[in-house]
Amino acid sequence: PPLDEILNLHDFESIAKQVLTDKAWAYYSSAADDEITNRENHAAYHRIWFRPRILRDVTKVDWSTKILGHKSSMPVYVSATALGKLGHPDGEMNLTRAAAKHGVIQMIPTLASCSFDEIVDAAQPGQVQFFQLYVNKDRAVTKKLVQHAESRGVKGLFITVDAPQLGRREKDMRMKFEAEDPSVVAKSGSEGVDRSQGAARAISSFIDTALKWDDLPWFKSITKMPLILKGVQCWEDALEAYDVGVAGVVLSNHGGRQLDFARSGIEILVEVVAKLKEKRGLSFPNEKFQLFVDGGVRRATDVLKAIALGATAVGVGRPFLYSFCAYGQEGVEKAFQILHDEFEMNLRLLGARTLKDVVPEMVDASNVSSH
Ligand code: FMN
Repeated sequence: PPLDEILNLHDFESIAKQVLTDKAWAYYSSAADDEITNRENHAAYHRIWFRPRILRDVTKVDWSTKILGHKSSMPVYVSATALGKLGHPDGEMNLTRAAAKHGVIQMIPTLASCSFDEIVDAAQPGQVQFFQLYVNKDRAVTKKLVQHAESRGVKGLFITVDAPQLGRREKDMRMKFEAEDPSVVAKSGSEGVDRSQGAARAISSFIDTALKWDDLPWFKSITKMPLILKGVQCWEDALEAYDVGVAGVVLSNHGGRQLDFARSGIEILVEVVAKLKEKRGLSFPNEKFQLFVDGGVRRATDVLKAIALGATAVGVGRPFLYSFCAYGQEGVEKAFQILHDEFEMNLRLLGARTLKDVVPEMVDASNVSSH
């Protein structure tokens, strides 16, 4: 269908399913085991309801914000998703170019199908990009990647901590990853691997299973970029992250692709905010220690719930990936435009002029336990 018939982010998913090869659809859409967490990620938002305010002048509303100190047109960033060329020949560069037009920040994945430099080169001067790091067993490789990212102007290092091994994604495993298709496969560290168990397994064997808290000072010593841990899943680890002095955490279960029955990011957010207040007197959103959430975000209302509960911003994975499968860069631009329009409307209906007005009292999260 023509792009102007696309009304929401869900629409991109059904179109992607139609246009993608079986293999690409399996890799993008799959999640761990019985995919219960993947389903719960979105469903969890259905348990949170709004308490809108009335009779406030909402003629002008503004949903722009700052993420790690950088301007963002909305409280949403493009989360890292590997193997963009399975969906479109321009792969991740579709995201880069659309993000430039819309003032959105892109997180570049370690396992992109475009090279890191291609993605950075596709950016406009001044465009902000982050880098998602899978830590290689070979720390010299890791150090080189990180320092190269910093030298190319990347503004934040998101270390993925929920993937000491990749989850069991059975849809993907059924599609044996035979492709010696060099245009698609990620460049880093994927040589000589077992391709019989799906794309995910094939590309991930270099990941360091021994990564631990004690390694974080080393990361701080090799880069000045702010460090963010991606994949924190309980308040105890969020507290430890705060205490070791990282700039933030992403409360995430990796789009349901890792441990099945991991809780949704929004559920984790509620307990993290409560416990960090209790233990360290922190209030959120907090510039010094930023909380991000991802998984299952499909509507601006989902985002606004996370903002109300203390998140600085929210990551979106599959919908942006799906948006370029059929339409390339224009599809991603349309996805941003849809969110933009949803923010405008929903802020007005909430009685909030800016994100600062989106306070905890604007949601009823009593159906989400705080542990
Ligand atoms: N997260 C990473 O940290 N590194 C990756 O390489 C990575 N690749 C992904 C590939 C695909 C196809 C998908 C769907 C997710 C991937 N993720 C990866 C997880 C996303 O960054 C994000 O946590 C997740 O997609 C959010 O859930 P959503 O897809 O429901 O928005």
